[in-house]
Amino acid sequence: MTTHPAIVLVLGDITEQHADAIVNAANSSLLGGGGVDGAIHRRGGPEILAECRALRAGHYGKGLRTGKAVATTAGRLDARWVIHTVGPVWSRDEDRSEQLASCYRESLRVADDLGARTVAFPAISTGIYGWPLDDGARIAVETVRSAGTAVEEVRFVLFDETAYREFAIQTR
Ligand code: AR6
Repeated sequence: MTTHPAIVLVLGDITEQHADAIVNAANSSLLGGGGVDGAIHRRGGPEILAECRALRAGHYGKGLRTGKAVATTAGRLDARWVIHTVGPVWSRDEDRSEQLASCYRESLRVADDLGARTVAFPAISTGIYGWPLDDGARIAVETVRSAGTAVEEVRFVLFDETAYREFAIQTR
């Protein structure tokens, strides 16, 4: 059944969350990086990277495109899966909002395929990729609210007070 997921906000580190699936703000190489991506691989252990490498050796030879999502094991994280998605780099000249919305939609679609009921998201693209937090929060919340999904709980895990506040504005 598809209804609308409950939206929960948490201030904290996404790698400490228990959820069916934890979403990673990855890059198209799928081979790791800084920010959430670095933290997930560090804490989740080498199993995640091994599956990412296998994806690159198979269907994803050219990497994962911006706005798409793919799942791997969650390794040692307290979750069953990590869903890797690639956010757009923020641009002053080009509106890439649709690509950012697509990250949330596609991650939920993958979660549905897996049968995940609780999904933890970071604020995709709002770190190294430079997306303004207020707009990133708006797109995240609007997209999740309008997505048809069987996921019951979407938890936004915000790393600092500023991010938490922006998501709180969108959900009040
Ligand atoms: N838990 C929750 N949120 C976090 C954590 C954490 N442990 N660490 C950072 N954040 P970012 P992006 C917040 O940079 O902007 C990587 O190198 C952070 O404060 O992780 O999508 C990838 O490989 C920010 O609000 O992801 C890509 O190359 C948000 O998570 C690139 O960075 C996203 O910040 C992706 O950049």
